[in-house]
Order: sequence, then structure tokens, then C-alpha cells
Amino acid sequence: MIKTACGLDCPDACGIEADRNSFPKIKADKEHPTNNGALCSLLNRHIWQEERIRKARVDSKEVSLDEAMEEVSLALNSNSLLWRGSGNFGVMQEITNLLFSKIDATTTKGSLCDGAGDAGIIAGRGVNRILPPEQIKKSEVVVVWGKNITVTASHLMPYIEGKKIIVIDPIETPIAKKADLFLQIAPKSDFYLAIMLARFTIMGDHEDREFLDKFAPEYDDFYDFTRGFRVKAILEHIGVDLSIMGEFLEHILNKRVVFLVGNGVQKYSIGNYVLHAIDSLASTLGLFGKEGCGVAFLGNSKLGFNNPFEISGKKVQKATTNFSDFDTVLIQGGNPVASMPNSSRVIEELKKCKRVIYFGLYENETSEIADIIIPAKNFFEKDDVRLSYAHHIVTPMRKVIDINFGISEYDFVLTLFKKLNLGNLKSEKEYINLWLNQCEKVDNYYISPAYQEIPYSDGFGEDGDDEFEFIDDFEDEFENNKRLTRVRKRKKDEKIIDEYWLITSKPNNSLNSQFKRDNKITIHPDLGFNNGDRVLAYSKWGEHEFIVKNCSNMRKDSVLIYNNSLGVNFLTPDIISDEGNSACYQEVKIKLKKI
Ligand SMILES: Nc1nc2c(c(=O)[nH]1)N[C@H]1C(S)=C(S)[C@@H](COP(=O)(O)OP(=O)(O)OC[C@H]3O[C@@H](n4cnc5c(=O)[nH]c(N)nc54)[C@H](O)[C@@H]3O)O[C@H]1N2
Ligand SMILES: Nc1nc2c(c(=O)[nH]1)N[C@H]1C(S)=C(S)[C@@H](COP(=O)(O)OP(=O)(O)OC[C@H]3O[C@@H](n4cnc5c(=O)[nH]c(N)nc54)[C@H](O)[C@@H]3O)O[C@H]1N2
Ligand SMILES: [Mo]
Repeated sequence: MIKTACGLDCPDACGIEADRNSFPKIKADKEHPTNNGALCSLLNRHIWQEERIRKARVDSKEVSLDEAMEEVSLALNSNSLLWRGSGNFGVMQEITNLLFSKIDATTTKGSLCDGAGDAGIIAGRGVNRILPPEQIKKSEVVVVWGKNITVTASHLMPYIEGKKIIVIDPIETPIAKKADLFLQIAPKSDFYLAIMLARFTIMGDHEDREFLDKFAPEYDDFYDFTRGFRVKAILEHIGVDLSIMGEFLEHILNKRVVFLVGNGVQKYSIGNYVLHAIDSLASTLGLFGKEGCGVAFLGNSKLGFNNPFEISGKKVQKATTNFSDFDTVLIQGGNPVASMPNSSRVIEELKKCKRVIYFGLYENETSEIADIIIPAKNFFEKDDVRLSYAHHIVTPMRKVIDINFGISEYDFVLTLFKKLNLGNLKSEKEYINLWLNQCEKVDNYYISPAYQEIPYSDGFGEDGDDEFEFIDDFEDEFENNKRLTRVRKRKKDEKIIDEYWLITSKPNNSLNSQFKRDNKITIHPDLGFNNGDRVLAYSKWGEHEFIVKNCSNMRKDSVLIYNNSLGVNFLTPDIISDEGNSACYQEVKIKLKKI
């Protein structure tokens, strides 16, 4: 029996047991601390159904792996770019940094994922620590805030069982259906909701004075800040009434409360402000540094580690990369043509490069336009280490089988070090041990050096000796705040073309653009379309066709196109969040036309 871990980019990072003799039959590692005894359908089914790339290609011709690697070595120079996705979450993915550092080439900064929220957390707490799942288990109330937990982190479900559940989401998700209270708010209104809740908390003298005096003394200024927003207009904008706000506070006051915050709240230019406002509300309620309390967002999995693959050097934005600035682009473990915003721009940019190298497992929109294809090995076929952004367990990903095609990231870099005379590389084992040796070993597993049983119990900042910094400014350029104070009267006979918020959350049968894909758009039945209708969805950024699926879980001001859907990112904007260098997929309203 080999114990390993799942490498897919998901917070659970499940432990797996595999037997070489019966592989690919695998099962959940029941001893793994974050495992509840079952693997998801992605691991049980979808991953095995996907056709792998077995042969290397150069200019559409199949060649040997060595010939293709020779072409890669000829294509790389100091005007090359490494664009890495998150197809495999193992730490060894980053070893390609060492190659790009050696040839003095460019890498990326920022994120397609949680960068905006992370920046907002750092602004308040100084450091983004993971809330251990055991603290979630000790809570009495869980607020699931913009997180589709049954789909995107299903192994957290046992931790919230039996608790009072409040859900805040524009869509009536499966967890919302089970909730004690559900706030079906307008998209991009979470900032205002958090600010209003904080204001009502302080207005009713419910703030945690003892906590605030000790850890967050600037709360008077914060209260003034919350009073700068107009209650009536804001509540209308959020789409909830005053009594629901009261009910919300009644549920959580004087309880052990955890906010489980997902990516949904922060896919906007103001994503940093949203997390900072939610944290400011949590501070007002005194939810940090106490048993069974806290705010759990996507944490920093590498916190506390000395990362042997960290490099300085030239970096460009990951979410809005101008690929055409480079002769050669190496795309590793990602599918930017589908996953980056503004697909038309991405395709146009990549087509202008001399050489696009795709290093991955499966054919996809990006391999389709690449000049050199290098088949990768998956996480059962190489050694690696798995960290998580939702817990502190560090699990070795152990090679289960040998295959006769593809190349690991380590061997890819080693080959190019040799071909380009770049000097020596440590052995793969040494690199893996560099990670594991920084952890504490407990039974069969390792614990991240960043682990604290109750984060922030001494205070904030890297060393725990700082105060919490409340949010004290806010700008929303996209949707000028004036909209919150007056409603424009329509002119007589004015033709209205309705615009809808575009929600692009994660589906259960795929992991981002890996595995099952379709072209559905989910909308409220009152929008006037029939199931199966073909519609053109369009925005300022582009257009694409989708097939209608009506569903009354939707609000009437929003539509849902899952983020794995073919063509979704033709509609999304290539802009960067105010802080955190993050993509802002949902900072867009789209129109629909029946075709
Ligand atoms: N099965 C599966 N699991 C996955 C993934 C996958 O592709 N498939 N992807 C993994 C990755 S990379 C990530 S980053 C995580 C992300 O996982 P989550 O954090 O759950 O993120 P999303 O699914 O993007 O969105 C979560 C929820 O936010 C809601 N939402 C959208 N806009 C708003 C808003 O303005 N306000 C509020 N309050 N809610 C909003 C959506 O309706 C949705 O229910 O999931 C990981 N897990
Ligand atoms: N509209 C919209 N778009 C989004 C999002 C959204 O919410 N809305 N979410 C964003 C988020 S949160 C994320 S994280 C990104 C993800 O976007 P990407 O990082 O681009 O990830 P994927 O699209 O899943 O592509 C992963 C590819 O990695 C390859 N791969 C898998 N394992 C390995 C390996 O071990 N080695 C190598 N070399 N390759 C491997 C596979 O071939 C696979 O096709 O998408 C973002 N895109
Ligand atoms: Mo992500």
C-alpha cells in the first residue's frame, strides 16, 4: 500500500491509498487527518476517463521526447516567459523557476484565483493564516459566505455538521437549501453587507470591547467609516431588508462563529476590500484568536516555509499577460486560453509569439495553438509534496506507477540544465526533503511550520505583536456609488436591454478546465428563455454561444456559466484587482440574445 495525496487544485488535498498491483484502483487514506473516508468523483472516475497526451509534437508533427526537448532548449532565451497554471498543486511544479532564473527570463506575479482576497486579509491581519478545520468543528455557527462548499470543498462537510448554518450567496446553492438562514444577495454587494452588519453590531453595543481594546483599538474610526454609507440605499442594493440583518446578528451574537469565505466574493476589482470588510466585521465581533471562531478563506499554503524555488527577477501580470512581448512562452500545468479572462485577447497575443510550448497532460484550447507539446506525468507517476490552502497537513505525493511516456517537472528542468550548460541541480530527493524537513512529523504525515492551533491568539502580523488594521477607505470605480443613492428614471419608450451579472463558479464534474466541459448558461425562468434555447451571450469583451438551462435557484439579475464552460472567458474582462494582482472574472455584466 502506498500512501499518497491528490494533486488536484482543491483545498481538501485528500490522502489516497494506492496498491501497485491493483492500480488504478485507489481509495481514500482513512488515517489521513483531513479525510472523511471517501474520494470525490473526479478521482474515482473523471481523471481516468481523460485521454492523455502521450507523444511530444513540434509544429504538429509527432517527434521523440528528446527531439522536442531539443526544440525547447533552442527556443528558450532571456526573452522567454514561464506561465504556470495550477493543474497540479505539488511543490515540485515550481522547480521550473530555477530554469527561468538561470536564463534570466521572466515569470509571472499575481493570481487567477484568490489574490484579491488574500491582499485584503493581509491589509487587516498582516498575514494570511489558515484556520485549522478543528476550529471549524468547535464552532456553533458557520457562515458560508460565497463558497459552494458541497462542490468545492466537500470534505469540510463533516466539520460543519450539526451547526447552525447561514449562507450568503446570490445563488441558492445546495448548502443554502439546508441553511437556517439564507441571504440571497446581489453579486458584488458583500462589501456593503459586511459594513452594514458591523455598523449594526456597534450600534446595538454588541461589539466585543475586550477583544477590540486589546487587539484592534481603532474601532471608533471604523464605526465612523461604516456610518458614511447610506443604510436604505445600500440595503436595497444588497437586496435584503433590515429584519434579515437583525436575524443574522441574532444567530451569531455571543456564539462561537466561523465565516467560511469562498472565492465568489472577491472576483472583482474590489475583491481586496471585500475580504478586508469581512475581517473588519469579524474583528468587531471578536472572532479572532478564540477557540471555535475565525475567518477561513483560502490561506497561504507556503506560509512559514523557506521555499527553495523562490526567485526574484522580471515578473509580469499572470491574469493579463502580454504574451506577444516574448519570443517564447512556456505554459506549464495550465490552460490559459480557457482559464484567463478575455480569451480573444489571449489567443491573439499567443499567436504573435515565435514559440509557444505547452507542457501538460491533456489536449485543450492551449495545446491546440501551441507549437511544441511536451507530455507531462501526473501525480501518480512522480514524487512530490502536497501542501494545502485549507489545512496544515503536508503529505508526500509518492510515485505509484512508472509509465513510459511523459516527463516530470524535475526531469524537464534537469534535461534543460544539461542541454544549456546551466550547471548543477540538486537531486529530486534533496528538493523534496528540503520541504519535508521543515515540517514536524506526526505519525505518517507532516505538519506545516505555519501551524498554530488557534491563529492570531497573540495578535496580528507575522510575529503576533501587531494590531488589527480596520478598513478605512473604499473605492468602487466600476459601479459608481451614485447608483446607490438614486435610481435613474427611464425615458418613455426607452428600449431596455437587460444586463446580467455573470457568475462563474466551479462545477462538480470538473476541476477548472480539466475533465467534463459543456456550454450551458443557467438563468432564472422569468428571463423569458426556454430550456435548450441557444443564446448569444455578449459583453464589452466578447461573445459566445450557450445553451439555456432554467433554474429558479438563480436571482433575476444574474446568470451562471460554470468556469469550465467552453467559451466563458470570451466574456470576462482582462483587468487587475485594485490590490493583489488578481483576475476579476465577475466584474462584468452580460447581455443575452436568442439565436
Ligand atoms: N469540483 C471542483 N472543486 C474545486 C474546483 C473545481 O473546479 N471543481 N476548483 C478549485 C479551485 S481552483 C478553487 S479556487 C476553489 C474555489 O471554490 P469556491 O470558493 O467555492 O469558489 P466558487 O465556486 O468560484 O464560488 C463560490 C460561490 O460564490 C458564489 N458567488 C458568486 N459571486 C458572489 C458574490 O458576489 N457574493 C457572494 N456572497 N457569493 C458569490 C457562487 O454562487 C458560488 O456558490 O474550488 C476548488 N475546488
Ligand atoms: N471565468 C472564470 N475563469 C476562471 C475562474 C473563475 O472563477 N471564473 N477561476 C480561476 C481559478 S480559481 C483558477 S485556479 C484557474 C485555473 O486555471 P489553470 O491554472 O489554467 O488550470 P486548468 O485550466 O485546470 O489547467 C490545468 C492543466 O494542467 C495540466 N496538468 C495537470 N497536472 C499536471 C502536471 O502534473 N504537470 C503538468 N506539466 N501539467 C499538468 C493539465 O493538462 C490541465 O489541462 O482558472 C481561473 N479561471
Ligand atoms: Mo483557484
